[in-house]
Order: sequence, then C-alpha cells, then structure tokens
Amino acid sequence: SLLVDTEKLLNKQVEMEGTSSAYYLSMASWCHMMGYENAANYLYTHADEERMHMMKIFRYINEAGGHAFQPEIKDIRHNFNSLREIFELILEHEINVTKSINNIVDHAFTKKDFATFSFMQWYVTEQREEETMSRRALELFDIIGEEGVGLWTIDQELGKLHAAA
Ligand code: OFO
Repeated sequence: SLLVDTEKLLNKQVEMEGTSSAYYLSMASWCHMMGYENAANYLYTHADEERMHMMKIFRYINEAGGHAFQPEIKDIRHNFNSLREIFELILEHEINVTKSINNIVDHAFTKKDFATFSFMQWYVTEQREEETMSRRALELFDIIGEEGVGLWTIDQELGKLHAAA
C-alpha cells in the first residue's frame, strides 16, 4: 500500500489538478463572455482534461490502498485584464504543475515506490505537451500583435491550435 507521505503528495496533486480545472473553467467563462469563442472552447476542453487528470490520480490513490480526498477548491479568480494575461497565467500555472509532478516522481523513486513512479510517467509526458501548447498559444500574441483585428486573428489561431492538438 501507499506510504503516508506519498499518499499526501498524491492528494495534494489531486487538489492541484482540481484547481487547474476550476481555474480554466473560470478563464473559459471570461473568454466566452468577452466574445473570444475559440479561446473559450479551448479552455472549456482544457478544464475537462484537468478534471480527468484529477480523477486518474484520485482512483489510483484508492486502488493503491490509500484514501483519496475530494479537494476543497476556493478563491478562484473570475476576472482577467486581457486575453494575453490568461495565456500568461496558464503557462505560469503549468510550469508549477510540472514542478509538482516532478517532485512526486523524485519522491517515488527515492522511496523505491516503482508503481507510483511508473504511474506518474503519463503526467510527465502530458506536462511536456501542455507546456509546449501554452508556449505556442502565448507566441501568437507576439507574432500577430494585438492591434486592430489582431485579437480576433489570435482567437482564430487559438482555435486552429486547439483543433491540431
Ligand atoms: Fe495541465 O495539468 Fe494536469 O497534469
């Protein structure tokens, strides 16, 4: 079964993925309200994916003999200053998620918990993809520029990026 500190770290990760889901849903709502349709769809889907990330760890904890806790998620931000800010926040957030995942991988290896170590590999790969996607999305703002029809074009390109993922 799971070591107590491993179980704690995994439950913290459940909370982090749940928070990601809530955070991205809140961002999706702001984009939708503002008329950034493609960005909104991208983020609605992203929110669902984070929920799935949360559930995967949740089930693992119980299957491995631990006890998964439904996280209490609060203090989610609802208002943002710009579309660009949202994508900056996403990248920043994903970098923190990667750090947290790496910490669990490192811990599992040190404790010779190879089941958890192997389980977490999926997240390592996923984070690399998510960080790349976030960087691509952010680059659009510099390449296209936000003046004139820029924001509209960025939203269109975000839709394409999303479709390609
Ligand atoms: Fe985007 O973070 Fe989950 O893993």
